[in-house]
Formats: sequence, structure tokens, C-alpha cells
Amino acid sequence: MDIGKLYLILVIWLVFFLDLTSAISLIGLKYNYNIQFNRRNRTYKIQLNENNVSFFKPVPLFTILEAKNCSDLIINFQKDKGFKYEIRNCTFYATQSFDYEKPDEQSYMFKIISVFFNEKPVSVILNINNVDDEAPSLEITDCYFEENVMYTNRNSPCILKVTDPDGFLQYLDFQISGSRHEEDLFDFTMIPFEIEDTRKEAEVVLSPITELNREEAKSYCFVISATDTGGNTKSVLARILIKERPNITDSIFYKI
Ligand SMILES: [Ca+2]
Ligand SMILES: [Ca+2]
Repeated sequence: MDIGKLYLILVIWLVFFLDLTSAISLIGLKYNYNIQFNRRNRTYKIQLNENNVSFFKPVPLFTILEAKNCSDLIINFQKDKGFKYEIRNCTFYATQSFDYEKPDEQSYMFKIISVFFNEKPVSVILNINNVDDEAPSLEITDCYFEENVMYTNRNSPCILKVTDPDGFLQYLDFQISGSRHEEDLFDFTMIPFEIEDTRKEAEVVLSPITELNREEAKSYCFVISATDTGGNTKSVLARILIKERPNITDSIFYKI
């Protein structure tokens, strides 16, 4: 074999070898949505807030780099949840809005595969963050308090039921609006006292912070509002009735 042929074979072998063994990265992530790359299992993890995608304007999630032809890519979902997307100029767009309150829209996992055998696939895990976007709700029935009794959150009979599909109940801000300064007469305590972010329902005890007197008012009527961290508010009308306390002297006299 002459030296020319040997040189040609060596060049061809080098080109072939380098092409096979080059570590091709299929995607380079261009937009900042809290993206992490795990080199060991070639997985990109993306955190994206719910509802940040306009229904009318697709949101770019990442740009795919070093693929020979992005039109030849295959997007292979682990579970087909009907995720709507499109790839334009090697940029991957979500063309749908995400709603964390729908269990099917909390996370997605897919592989990006090239039809070219020397382009290694990558995996993408898209996790949707919960945002406090849903309004809370309140339920209350008429409450009865005896006059001249000191109530606390332990013996108050007045309970509101509060729910919020987002959770985050511990951050709800309760306000009273009334015409007789009821905000100075009543206070709120959430039960349980320590509550986790994911809990969606709790009870709130409404208790007077001073003894009520039927001679001053036989009833109170005021608005209770709960506002979550997203600014969503719900209001209910509360009616508080003051009961006369049995006169101890009268009842003793009656028994005699
Ligand atoms: Ca939410
Ligand atoms: Ca909420």
C-alpha cells in the first residue's frame, strides 16, 4: 500500500471516528425559566409557572442546538397528556396555558430524539409551579354568643369553613368591614394552627376579643373578607346574635 492510500484511509477513519464519538448536545436552553441540566442522564429540568402562557401567544421554552435538522426531531412523551407545542426555527414553543389545579397539567416528561443515529437524545422534565391564582371561598352560618362570657378560640361556637384550590391557606388575610367597628370586637384563628401549603380546606374560629353585652347590641351584621397572596378575594356576610345569659339569682330563686 502506498503512502497516499494509507493517508486517505487514515483521514476517512478519523472523520468517521470523530463523528461517531462527538458528544452532541441536542438542546441549548435559551430562555430563563429556572432550567437545570443533569449531565449524567442528559435530562433538562424546567420549572415554569402556571398561567404564564397566553392562550394567543405561544411561549418559547428552549432552543434546540446542534441538531442537524430540527424538522427531523421526534418528540416522544412518556405519557401523552395532549401537551400542545410547536417547533419553529429550532425553538420549542408551548402553545397552551398550564393550570396547576388540573392534575394532568402539573408535569410532563418527554425525549427529544433525532432521526440521525449519531445525535444522542435528551430528556426534558417540565414541572409547572403552583401560583395563588384561584379565589378562596368562605362559608358561615349564624353564630350565637352568650352575653358577659369571655370566649376564646377554644370555646367559640362560631366557625367559618375556608377553602382555596391553590392551598396556601395560612397566608390568607381576613378582614372585617362593619358599621359598628366590629373589626375591634372579633378576631380570627385558623385551625389547625400549623398548616401545610398543600392543604385546601380549614376552619377559622371567629371569637369576640371582649365580653359582649346584649344591652349594647342584640346582634351584629358585618362582612368578612378573605384575600389570598394573589389578591383574589371572597366575602361573606356574618350575622352574630347575642343571647341573654340566664340570671343566676332568678334561677336559684325559681328552684326554691
Ligand atoms: Ca394555582
Ligand atoms: Ca388562591
